[in-house]
Amino acid sequence: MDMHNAFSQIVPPELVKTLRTAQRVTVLTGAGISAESGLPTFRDPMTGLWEKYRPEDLATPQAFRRNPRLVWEWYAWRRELVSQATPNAGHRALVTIEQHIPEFMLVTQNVDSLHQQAGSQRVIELHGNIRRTKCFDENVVVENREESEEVPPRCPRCGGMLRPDVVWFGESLPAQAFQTAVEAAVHADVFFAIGTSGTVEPAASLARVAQRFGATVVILNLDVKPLEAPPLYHINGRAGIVLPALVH
Ligand code: BV8
Repeated sequence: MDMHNAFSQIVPPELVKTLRTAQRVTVLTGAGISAESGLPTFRDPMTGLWEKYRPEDLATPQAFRRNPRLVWEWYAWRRELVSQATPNAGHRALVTIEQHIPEFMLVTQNVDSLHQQAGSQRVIELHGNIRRTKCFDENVVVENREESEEVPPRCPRCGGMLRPDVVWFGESLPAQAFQTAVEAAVHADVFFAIGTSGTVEPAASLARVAQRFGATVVILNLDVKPLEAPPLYHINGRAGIVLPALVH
């Protein structure tokens, strides 16, 4: 089978045609796009020490107040994993798509900076970034002081505890970021939801918004039943395989 034919086995030709003429493309990504970079997703069992904890029980302000050391160390463990990860072919394919689409917006739930490292320019981080820290009391970004022997480290300004600059469950998303993401969903010709279980709101609502405003919606995941019913597509496959086939 020639490569073109092979790719058309992965991506419906009708969708490739739609993408070729699209002016506005919005992409929502979740932990699944970073899985092939070796980062654990949220709802696969976390390896090692954290198997007994659910992220929803750790990624909350209440958990941090209850046990700041445990939460800080969970994020330090994840920050270490993130620091060793590099972008994969799925991240890089999105950079190529961005270069060919007049109005492109990448909205991510991920906090790992892999899209930016791959070269994506227009990235909205809905849930913050694990590499940044902020003061728990003042809610302002403070540079990380990992070397401090105190766990969690203290804010140099007010002495409060430092925390990762991510959005925890029960916390509001950055208003400007979410507003921009909603506008990008409303105006999209094509909306991709890639590697996300669609369980976390309000990020998960973006695909429904795009659909309501007439976009072609593409759900790319490992656990979807393939569907080719334009303007809705469900593609079952790894982001690191399917996305490069799209830009082939
Ligand atoms: C809020 C922190 C207002 C950083 C995260 C309705 C409206 C508003 C709120 C809610 C609502 N209903 C419920 C809520 C509350 C809550 C919520 O959604 N709870 C869920 C659990 C039901 N939402 C909130 O609290 C949000 N806040 O709305 O503010 C407010 C204010 C006060 C009071 C009430 C409301 C805040 C949500 C943000 C939470 N923080 N992260 C961090 O530690 O990372 S969310 C966390 O989950 C991560 O950011 C993660 O990215 C995100 C979503 O998960 P996914 O990315 O989808 O990852 P998951 O593992 O689930 O799925 C991966 C998928 O990839 C799988 O489907 C798998 O099959 C697939 N996959 C795997 N490998 C591959 C692949 N696909 C392709 N290729 C592969 N190779």
